[in-house]
Amino acid sequence: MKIMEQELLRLQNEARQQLELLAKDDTLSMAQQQLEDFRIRYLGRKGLFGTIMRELGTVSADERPRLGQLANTVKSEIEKLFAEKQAELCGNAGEKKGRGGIDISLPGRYPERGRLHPVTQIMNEVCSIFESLGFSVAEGPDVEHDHYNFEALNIPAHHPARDMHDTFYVSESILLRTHTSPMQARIMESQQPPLRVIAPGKVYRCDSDITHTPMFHQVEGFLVDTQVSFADLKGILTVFTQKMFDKELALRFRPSFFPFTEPSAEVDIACVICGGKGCRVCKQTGWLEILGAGMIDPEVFKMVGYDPEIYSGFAFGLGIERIAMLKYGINDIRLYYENDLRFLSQF
Ligand code: 2NL
Repeated sequence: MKIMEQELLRLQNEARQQLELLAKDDTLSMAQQQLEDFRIRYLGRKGLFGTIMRELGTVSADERPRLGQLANTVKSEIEKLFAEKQAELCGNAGEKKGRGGIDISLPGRYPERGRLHPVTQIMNEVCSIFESLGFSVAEGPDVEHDHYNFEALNIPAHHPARDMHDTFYVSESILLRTHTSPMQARIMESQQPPLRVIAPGKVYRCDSDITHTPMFHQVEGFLVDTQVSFADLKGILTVFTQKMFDKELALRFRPSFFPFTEPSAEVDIACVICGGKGCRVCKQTGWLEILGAGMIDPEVFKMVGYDPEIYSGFAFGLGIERIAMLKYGINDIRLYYENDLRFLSQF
């Protein structure tokens, strides 16, 4: 089987010469194309080497081991020369990932596009609706004096409402605000009516379950002027809910109690999911509670130095997480703070 032996050695020489002809000054893509042509011609399944290997099946059994070994040596030699040439001409570009190299011909990975947290989005939306109604926006400290968080809002020491707030205390008289109205008390104390202001921000309560997180967001607002009535409150809240949910929604005021307002009401909107027929989200009631509100208590006015005989006003407070849950159909408040991009990127 001298012929096959000669044929193998001739193929090895030919391949070497072919590779030597490939010049360095070709462009990268030209070099890659030529290398690929070479690979198909010599090393590919239907290439010259493959043809010889198939002929190997026809040689006699006692010749086969020696010729098989020679064929393997020739093949490795051609592969080695090919790899060397590839590295010389293309550098890393020619190597595929997995053989240790980096395939720099792959398209790059784009940085993911960020967006605002759903809570921030709703917060911005609520603020801009109230700004369009003439309210200005005021932000205050998260760490507050007991005085502004409670005393100035008609919640004296030992008032039962203090228990409901599950307060985080920093010291005897310093705490994490349990609502954003301390800012409103600061404003009333330092400015004269007429005033319409909203205070957005983080608030803190020592409470955690499927509907409570220890930190959440509120927007509270108030309006003080002469001759402000409950009808003004109703008007403002009707416009707000219509803009927030993009449709005319029935409002329901249920009598309630807050230490800083009298009379007070919890305000419901017709269920945004079922339109009032009754469903799982509204627990078959047809209504969803969205905020608390009322006429500012004369005691609060006295505390900040306004004459309750001259001025009247209303105030309201709403939870941002809750609005976002209703608007987007989210059923677990904790999802907001797990930072799972699969959740956050939906908004
Ligand atoms: C609720 C209740 C409310 C306020 C918050 C307020 C009060 C004053 C001044 C400024 Cl005196 N803001 N906030 C008034 C009534 C109710 O919230 O359940 N919020 C989710």
